[in-house]
Amino acid sequence: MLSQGSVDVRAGVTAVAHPNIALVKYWGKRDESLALPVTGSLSVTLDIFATTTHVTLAPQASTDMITLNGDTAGGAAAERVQAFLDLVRRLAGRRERAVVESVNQVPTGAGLASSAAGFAALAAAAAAAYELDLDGRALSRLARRGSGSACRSVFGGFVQWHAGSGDGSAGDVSSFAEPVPVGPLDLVLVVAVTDAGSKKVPSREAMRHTVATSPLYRAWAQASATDLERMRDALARGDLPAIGAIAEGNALGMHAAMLAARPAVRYLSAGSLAVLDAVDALRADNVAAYATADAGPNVVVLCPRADADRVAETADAIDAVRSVHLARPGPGVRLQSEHPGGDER
Ligand code: 2P0
Repeated sequence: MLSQGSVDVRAGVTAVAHPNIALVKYWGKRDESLALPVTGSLSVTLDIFATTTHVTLAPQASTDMITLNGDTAGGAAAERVQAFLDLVRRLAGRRERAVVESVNQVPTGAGLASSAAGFAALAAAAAAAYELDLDGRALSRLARRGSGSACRSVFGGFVQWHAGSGDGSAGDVSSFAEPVPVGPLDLVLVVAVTDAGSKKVPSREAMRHTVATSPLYRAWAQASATDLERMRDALARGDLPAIGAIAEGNALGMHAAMLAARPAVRYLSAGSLAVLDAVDALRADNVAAYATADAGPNVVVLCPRADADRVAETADAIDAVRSVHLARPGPGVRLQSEHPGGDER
């Protein structure tokens, strides 16, 4: 899957990755520079909102050139990509600069611009362009350095990110993602995009603040370890009500820890709460619908495929919901022979 095979790296390399939604969340690092998490997490990679990233080496260039959705990137976004390319170059023992062109299919302004798909695609494309020969585990460790959650988008389906143990290189080597076994499961994820409300605090900053100031953070992290074990068991059984209940409890616990930070970090909006109310009402009506939410006001509802249309219609009828998207478990990152624009180069 990740082999460079017939890809001619001189013409550049294209990789495609999808975002993932955590069922047991990652929130908090024990080591910032290596992106080592406090807790293990477990996610499902989606089959929508792909990011396609093309990396071409530019031996004559003196700086990296980065475009996101056709626009030249600057500021913090560009610096983060450059720092990641510097890491890849160090690992590969190379010096050439690169041209990075990245396009994502997330609807503009939907507040779903996930760094997970972005850094998973960049890690795969840059590793191939600089001729680093990485297996899936090593690629997940590399993607982790770009954005923690990106390590999970390296793989498709259900994926666990191991917290690993220790700091420094012991922590780095032991903190990787891998697929987890699942029983028969016909899961749909209904993504309810709500009005964005107040400006979002970047998750990196918000998790640092939660770990440092929230008296509930340790309790959530401890509960997460149990949630992870229970989630693995529920997935192995294909037990959707158990999967949903654990996921919802873990997500709301994460938001509770954020709300208890001083000052509070509040991502859930009135619109998010309206979706949570609707999910409660569906459950009271015997629909196995369960909610989760990340560092923003959008809510993702887990449900069986047979109920997906009803869940989507219910979400769509809520005033604050701007758009609804249906997703299924999707593929891991892969290299592609074409350039994102479709032209042959
Ligand atoms: C998750 N989130 O598990 C959690 C739940 C958001 C809420 O991973 O600092 O963008 O780049 O490692 O990966 C968002 O955090 O943070 C995230 P960095 P990242 O999906």
